[in-house]
Amino acid sequence: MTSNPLTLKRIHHVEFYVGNAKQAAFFYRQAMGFDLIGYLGFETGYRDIVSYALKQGKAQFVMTSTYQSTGLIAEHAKKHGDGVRDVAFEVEDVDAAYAEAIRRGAESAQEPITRSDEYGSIRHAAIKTYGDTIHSFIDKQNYKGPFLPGYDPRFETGEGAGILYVDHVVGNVEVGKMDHWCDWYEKVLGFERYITFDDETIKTEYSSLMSVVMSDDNQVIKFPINEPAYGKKKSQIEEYLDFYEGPGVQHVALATNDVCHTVSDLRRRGIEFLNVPETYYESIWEHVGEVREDTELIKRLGILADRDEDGYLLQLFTKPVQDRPTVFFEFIQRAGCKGFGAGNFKALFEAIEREQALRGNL
Ligand code: TYF
Ligand code: FE
Repeated sequence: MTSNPLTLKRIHHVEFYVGNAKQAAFFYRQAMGFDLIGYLGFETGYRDIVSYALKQGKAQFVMTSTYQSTGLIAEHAKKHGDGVRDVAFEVEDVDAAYAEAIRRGAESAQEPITRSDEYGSIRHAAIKTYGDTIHSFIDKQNYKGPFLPGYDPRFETGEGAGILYVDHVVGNVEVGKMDHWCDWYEKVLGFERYITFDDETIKTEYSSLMSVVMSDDNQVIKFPINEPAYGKKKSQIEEYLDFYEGPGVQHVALATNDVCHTVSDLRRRGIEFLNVPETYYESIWEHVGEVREDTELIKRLGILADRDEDGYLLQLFTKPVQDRPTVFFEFIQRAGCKGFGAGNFKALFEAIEREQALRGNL
């Protein structure tokens, strides 16, 4: 069995369907440091869709909205609120990837087509994954433009915050469906179960969840999948499912090689982060050991730390970035560690539960 049956190379972009793409793009530029690199809409000949392409390091986001009250984008925005529609892959061969995915049982979202403009052409196809989320396949080998065909090149700097690339993208699925979706990533994309967190690992006094990290052979593309597990109170995953009205992307983790810089810059710009209690820092260094960074600064910025046999990681999570308690971001700096911060799960989930309680959803 080949380990990369769909010839996946990397995550090309993450596309969000939102209620107001103009303001979303402004937020990602001003508050998260992404550069605006492309635009399509009325001015460029589109009558029903408007998209802003944003980039920081290798991470690319698209904010898409519609001028209409009907159609897929409007339906998606109405049902889910702002959220991730597409986690798009760059692949070697779109037609082969699509045919192989369908043969392996994937459902089609877009048959292979050619898209072109004055900068060249791409092949594009897409398959459905959990909820209303899709995975596009893109081959850009014959394309010279700054983003994708149809986008008018723009450049407005976001004064970067040190974000380098998308480290992982996490999905929340319904209770009892985690294994189904892990099997799907195994069967269709050729991924493997890389790390499993059972409901005993991920438990607070009140709630729990189960999580499996699915990964490609090279651990370049990592997709953890969570499902709620029953506890005394409502799991954060259930809260997400209630307000997203179904499965979808829970968080996008963005890598940085200086999380202290990234977090202090984003705090200054107004991004809100989850808060862990001061007591977290009383015992954390016994567990994590030596780190190169200034531990006083880490504590002042409220950053979390964890270690495994290969090294340590530093990470921090935002509060949800829209009114619905759904999508949020993680900023992660890896110093050798390939884990996901299991040592922080309890403190993190308690922090999430305090927010849930304030919303009346615990
Ligand atoms: O991606 C992860 O596994 C970590 C931890 O609801 C995590 O970022 C897992 C579940 C969750 C929030 C964070
Ligand atoms: Fe994560």
